[in-house]
Amino acid sequence: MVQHKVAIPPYQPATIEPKWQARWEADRLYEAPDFGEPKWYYLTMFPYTSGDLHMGHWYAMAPTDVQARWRRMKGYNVMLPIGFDAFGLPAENAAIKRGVHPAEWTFKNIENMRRQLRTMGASFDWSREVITCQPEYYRWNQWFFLRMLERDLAYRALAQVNWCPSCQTVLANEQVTAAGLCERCDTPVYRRDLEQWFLRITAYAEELLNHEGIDWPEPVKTMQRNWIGRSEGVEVSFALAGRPEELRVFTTRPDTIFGVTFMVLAPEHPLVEVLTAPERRAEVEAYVAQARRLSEIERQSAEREKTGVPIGAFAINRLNGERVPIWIADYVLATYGTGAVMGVPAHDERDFAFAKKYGLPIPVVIAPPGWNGEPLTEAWTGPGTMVNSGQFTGLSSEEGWQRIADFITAQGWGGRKVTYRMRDWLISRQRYWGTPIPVVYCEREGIVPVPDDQLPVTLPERAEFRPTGQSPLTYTPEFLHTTCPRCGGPAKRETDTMDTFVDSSWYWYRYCSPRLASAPFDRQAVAFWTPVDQYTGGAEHATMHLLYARFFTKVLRDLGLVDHSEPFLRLFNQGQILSGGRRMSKSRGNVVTPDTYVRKNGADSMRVFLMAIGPWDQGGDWNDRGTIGQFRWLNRVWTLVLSTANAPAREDPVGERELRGLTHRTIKKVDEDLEHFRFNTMVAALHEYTNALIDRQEQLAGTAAWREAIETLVLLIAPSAPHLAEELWERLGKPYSVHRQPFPRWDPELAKEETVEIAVQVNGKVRDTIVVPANAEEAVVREQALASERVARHLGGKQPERVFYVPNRLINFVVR
Ligand code: ANZ
Repeated sequence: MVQHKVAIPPYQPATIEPKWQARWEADRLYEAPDFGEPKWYYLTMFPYTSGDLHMGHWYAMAPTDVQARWRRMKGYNVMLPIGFDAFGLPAENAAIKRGVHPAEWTFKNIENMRRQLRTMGASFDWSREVITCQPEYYRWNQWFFLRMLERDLAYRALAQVNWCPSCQTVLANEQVTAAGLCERCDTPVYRRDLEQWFLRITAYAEELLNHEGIDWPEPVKTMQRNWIGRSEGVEVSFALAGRPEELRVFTTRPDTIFGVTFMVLAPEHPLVEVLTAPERRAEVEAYVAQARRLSEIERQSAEREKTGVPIGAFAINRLNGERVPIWIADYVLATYGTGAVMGVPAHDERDFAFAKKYGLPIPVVIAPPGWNGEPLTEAWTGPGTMVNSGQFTGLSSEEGWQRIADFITAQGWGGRKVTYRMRDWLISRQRYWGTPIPVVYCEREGIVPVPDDQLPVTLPERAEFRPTGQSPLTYTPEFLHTTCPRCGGPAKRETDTMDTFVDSSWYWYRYCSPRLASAPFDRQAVAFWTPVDQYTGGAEHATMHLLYARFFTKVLRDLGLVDHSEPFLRLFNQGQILSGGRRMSKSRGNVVTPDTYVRKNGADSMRVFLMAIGPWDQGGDWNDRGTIGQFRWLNRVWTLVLSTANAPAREDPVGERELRGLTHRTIKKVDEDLEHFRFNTMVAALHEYTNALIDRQEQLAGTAAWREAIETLVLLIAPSAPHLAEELWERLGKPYSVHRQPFPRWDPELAKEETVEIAVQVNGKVRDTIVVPANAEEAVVREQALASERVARHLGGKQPERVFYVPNRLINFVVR
């Protein structure tokens, strides 16, 4: 019986969405003041200024916004800032290819991305926008660099870089093909030593291993630990036959030292030059040149055939006096440990392969369980009993490890040592579009830091972009030539710029006081807002960005600028949106652009679709029908609310009681799901609730419980479909804005699961009664009934032959 027909305007997201976006912005609805507890700082990884917002951005940002909106409704002072990661190579490549200035390219892209971000309806606080390529931002990169320089946390050193002799440029590892060729011109790339700037992240290696007190996904923590790669071992020196120098090696297995049959140096090891015998020189030099062509990744590959050449020199193992040949091999890296290895072929897989190939002896010194003296067919890397090991023979390898370490220490040959795989952070880039490194080179004074009051060192507008291997800044004389801040004489500026990961290593502090000109950030505002309560973004940033960010935070702490050690208390990695089961990529032609869909069905249905697709950390497959499905659901909500809002008043005590239970259970479910990022099940609950209301509208529209139900529905969808909710809220005659309303609270009494009392019979006779959830499944009821002692007594230990279950009434067990 529909009492009341009203003409309902159609749901038109294309009209209502821009209208509310403009209103919220004019009213500064989402600007967060630097006071007012409880506060909550949401950070979503700021986008690179590629020019287009893709589905991945939406998937990362929209659910974060949903939770931010929910938390505001829960009474929190929420900050959700946004900005742009605006320096980097693509801008420069655009300059080379198309002749546009990197700045022009970047700001045009920012403009488009701002527009796109606004269409998302996210509650970003735009007053805090940060753009990293602006001098007022990057001057603080320079300032931090100078502070690190003062503390020996920044330094300049020779480093090996990938060098393409044809393009005359340094290449990133990613620009070198698997075959060791330049990806642009197919010329063999070789490695070359260049003076580069480093940040001493290894000084914090131990602290970075510890993730205590932060709630981060386990895989990210594991990746960081593996990246840092802590190894406990011993550094020990070998004597050299007929020479005064020593050869130091790092080993994690001092217990195997009696099994050393050769030594291996990295081809770049400084002793190679000194020790190589004249008759070996030609072959050794050829091998060194060839090794330089390979990347470290190739050199470490387990599958690659081990190669090497002897250099015609010998080392003496001080523990047993044995003389062993010294080789060079590219599987030993110059930059790890001491760049030299003691070869123990019986107990190390790589050494085993190497010894087999070159016919070197393979004596066993750790007996595997049950070993009876036969030669090994592969390396035994496990523990065992020490044999052929002088005074240590007979010990377990674990005990031998410690005893030999003690012995080496006592003899003064070396000692225990912790080594990390992580290297210092090379930040020099021979590029234009980045932060100039603020030092000058003076003929008299050497390296001179630019004084603070001369910051920022700004990028010159003019630069020539040609691939010469030098930074384009080298060719801008008005930038290059300067005077020494110390002696006033002529000096040259550093022309390399900083890795753009420096920009993203502290941007969340800048959001706290983005316009401050006198310091990187306002200490009080930072003390109020940080650490970030919730960070969201892709798991691909597990090592670089997230390690650098933690490193910077610890440095800022040691500078006395912040009072915490960890930047991000919680981290959530969203999954990936695929298209046809594969990553979206331009080359595959399967990229789905959000703009088209927003125009068609609105941002609200896109937001809801992305949440409904699956658990947020697992991502899912894009499909057109899915968005239409969500659009239809929002249409049903629209029609339901507007067609029943003004139904004539009436009462229905029984129906209303049941409806209120449903409403409050839904509030509870949605509230809890939102808190735990369970967006997909939240959307499912809202669908279910909508359907239940549609089923009951004829019966209950016009009752007080109905009014409560539709207002609740609008409030519950407000975080997810913010535009639709605002429009409905207004049309319900409620005061602006729905986003300033408290989130509905559920009454625990009403939200209780409905229960019924049912009879439990054995062979048709009632033996007990139990209380079970209404409409419970048979299995649930059966289990509960069988747990009753009285029922058990009457079953007499027998399995029921048959079970009859009448929902909400009785369950009957038949036994013989
Ligand atoms: C002798 C030995 C015997 C080793 C044995 C292992 C097993 P992690 O655990 O990764 O720290 N090594 C040392 N420096 C190296 C370098 N620059 N390039 C390549 N390999 C190097 O690995 C430490 C082990 O890797 C060291 O312990 C050394 O080999 C090798 F039965 O020393 B070991």
